[in-house]
Amino acid sequence: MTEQQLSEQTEAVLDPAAIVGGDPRVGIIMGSASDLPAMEKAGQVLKEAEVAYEIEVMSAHRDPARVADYCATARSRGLKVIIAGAGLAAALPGVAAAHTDLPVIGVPLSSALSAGGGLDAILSIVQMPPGVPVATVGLDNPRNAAHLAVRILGI
Ligand code: RP5
Repeated sequence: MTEQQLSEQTEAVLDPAAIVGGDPRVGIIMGSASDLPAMEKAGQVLKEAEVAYEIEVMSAHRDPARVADYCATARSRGLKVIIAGAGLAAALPGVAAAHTDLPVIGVPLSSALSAGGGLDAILSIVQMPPGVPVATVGLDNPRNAAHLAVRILGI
């Protein structure tokens, strides 16, 4: 995918239509626009399950204040679950869990710069300290994050 195609796709997903299906119950966040093609698949599963969601790019490293605000206000805005996808030093799911007591589902993602084929992101997401949980699904498997979110919602 070219940079322009990615930019167009990002705008298509992240304009006001970033809220899909009514009042969002699930927030899908990711560390980079380059994660969108993968993370959109979580949205597809939620859409099929008729679960309203919102989707947004925010980096724990590049835009930490946005991540903190988004997660700290998530419950009061009606969200029930946060799905967070990231690659490399994948801090986003853990940082999200640090700022909310909602369930956070982490999706480790691989990329061209991944070490160990994505093991870097897996370990970054799964190795959380006690008391700050992140439920981690398999590498490049955002669909399972959405299926788990649906189960958490009890639908
Ligand atoms: C992570 O670094 C992102 O989640 C992405 O998976 C990876 C590469 O990001 P970009 O260089 O494409 O922005 O932060």
